Amino acid sequence: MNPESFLSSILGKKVLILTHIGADVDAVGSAGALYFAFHKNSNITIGIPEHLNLNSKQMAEMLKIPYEINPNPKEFDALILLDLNSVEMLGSMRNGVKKFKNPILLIDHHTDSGEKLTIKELSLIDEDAISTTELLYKLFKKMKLGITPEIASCIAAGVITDSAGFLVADHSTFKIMAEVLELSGKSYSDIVSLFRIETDISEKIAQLKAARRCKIFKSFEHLIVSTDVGAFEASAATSLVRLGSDIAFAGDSTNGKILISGRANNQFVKATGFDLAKDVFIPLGEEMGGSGGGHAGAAGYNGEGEDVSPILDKCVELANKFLEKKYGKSSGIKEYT
Ligand SMILES: [Mn+2]
Repeated sequence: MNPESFLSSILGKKVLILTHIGADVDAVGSAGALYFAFHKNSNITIGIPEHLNLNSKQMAEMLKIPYEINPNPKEFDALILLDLNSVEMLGSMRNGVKKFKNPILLIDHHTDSGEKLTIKELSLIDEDAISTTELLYKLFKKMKLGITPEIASCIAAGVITDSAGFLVADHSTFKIMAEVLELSGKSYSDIVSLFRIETDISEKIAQLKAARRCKIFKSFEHLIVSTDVGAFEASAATSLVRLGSDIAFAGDSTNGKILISGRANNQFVKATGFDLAKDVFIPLGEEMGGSGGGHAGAAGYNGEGEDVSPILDKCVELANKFLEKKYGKSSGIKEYT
């Protein structure tokens, strides 16, 4: 069996398409693309563990992508996992998936977690793919499936968001984008408006507070920044990279739960080979408990504790350690106060 024969075999079956907790536009876009491609001949349900983000929620409404929160995998003949590669990313649905006995197809582009969620023949993993929707587009083309305007819109949305608006893109990304945009019958701004939400004033305040409170470190010629925010960690970290940091960590501790988001500048990642997941959050999880993962330039950590600041310091330490190893000498890391 391979991914193509798996998808040919789901005809008439009850299939669950499952994506990750806090499903983003690429997750919901890839689930939607598969749904629109197969729902006429199979009984397809899109499942999302716990919740989806606001952008993908808006897109699901606008493109009429149906989904269920926390469906029971037991009731399905086959399972397709999209845009995830670790059981942690399934949140409260992890046990239901672990117990699933029927075939599982996995399509993903995250940094390999080392976990085996299905057999090798049914794992379509490409860390170099910009988005999971890109992988689906290539697969659909290979299978000569018709790409409807709805499918094309889903694919385009995933490419736009996971490339951070083409910041992480090469010529092939633009080629795919040109093709799916034409097939969608929409303009670029039509696609963006499917998921664009005006930044809420509370999020803007969180970004500004993150900047006011941040600790600034210089390691070699690179800037590493960490900050403690009450909410919007990912958005805070992204805004600190926009302001000029090479690596930014934004964390919060609420009710004993610690959440840290990391973002790294794309040119910095390319030039140094730095990987937030591999070099910071996965080792952090091993050392402090909790779990971390994601991509080279965008990743996160979930753990337990009342005080986030020593964990943020640890993130900075691990990032600095990577640079010292890379340059083969002490960085003389300095904090700017
Ligand atoms: Mn993705």
